Amino acid sequence: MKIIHTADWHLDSKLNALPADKAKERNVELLQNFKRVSDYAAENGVRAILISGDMFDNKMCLKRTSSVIVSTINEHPDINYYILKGNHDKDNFLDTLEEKPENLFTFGNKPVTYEEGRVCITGVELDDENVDLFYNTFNLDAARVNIVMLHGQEADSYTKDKAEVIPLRELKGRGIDYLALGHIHAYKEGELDSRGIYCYPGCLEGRGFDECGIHGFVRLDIDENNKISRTFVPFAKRKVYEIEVDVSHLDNSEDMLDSVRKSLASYSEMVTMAGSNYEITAPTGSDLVKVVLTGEVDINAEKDLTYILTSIKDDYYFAKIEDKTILHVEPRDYSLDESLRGEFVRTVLKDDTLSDEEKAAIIQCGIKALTEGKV
Ligand SMILES: [Mn+2]
Repeated sequence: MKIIHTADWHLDSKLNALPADKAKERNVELLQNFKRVSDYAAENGVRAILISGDMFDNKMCLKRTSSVIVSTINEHPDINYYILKGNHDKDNFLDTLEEKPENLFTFGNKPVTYEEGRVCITGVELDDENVDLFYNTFNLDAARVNIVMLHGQEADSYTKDKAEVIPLRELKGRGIDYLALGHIHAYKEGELDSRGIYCYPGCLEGRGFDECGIHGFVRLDIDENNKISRTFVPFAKRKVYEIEVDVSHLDNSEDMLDSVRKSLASYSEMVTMAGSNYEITAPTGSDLVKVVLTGEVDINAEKDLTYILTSIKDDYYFAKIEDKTILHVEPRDYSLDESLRGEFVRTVLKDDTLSDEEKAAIIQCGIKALTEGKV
């Protein structure tokens, strides 16, 4: 039996990292993922889709969003959808649907167990009221294959009245085979006890530059001996990259652009998820890229961020650039400079009340003012 585990789609979120038109478009793409995942499930004989919370960014979502969700569920009567609410989407529309699809299963503040063939799927939405009771009384039939859905931040031990913290220690020895978690936006897994494991699939698709890397869902395959194997399935339509480019000692925008282009083209990173290795290759035209310039750049260097960004931005779905370079000032160069410029640099450099970053910022500003007549 095949089951998909996903979480944290955050549909209809603000997507502040993007300009308004792209944010609108991305929200549609994120919603279309519901159809794409459902089609994948249908094509691959997946019996159930588990969404472990924060499917929506808010308790209210657009009418368009709710209608696409409901019609997609109705179009796939052979797939069962198990949708748990998270801290972002408490009281979402699914519980109050006038005509709830028969293949949609939701959860509440008491643990509910649904039988999916040989597998028991149990979920509960924890809050400050029910959290103590849940950990004190939670029980499963250890003779069954048990998947448990919860939403929250895993922690070693119990923090009182913190419904958003999941104390893994409290869930040991309770007969859980697979703890299907949501809340953390990057893939994470670990051992729960001698029997079970816990897993965060991460968000299905990166939405901002804090969600870089490979995103997708976890596919569980449960064999006739009730052994669960996991596969991470990369599924995001677009990838998000933050790539640092060291432009130390380059003295003009064209050379920096060249260095940026080379860094982007040769980008490669290996990651391991659910026991398999994945390579994150160079960004392509469908991806979102943030270039971060680093290194020490000489005070006299010519560096124009607009020039660099404008030269690469059409190569990607969206690109931005951030300057984290440190200004390199050679005090020697100014020791004999009798101009106002030399006097200014010497004064700043010997001021012990300033940090190195402050000195660099003041010198950069001052030199610009002295040479160009403006800041
Ligand atoms: Mn959450």
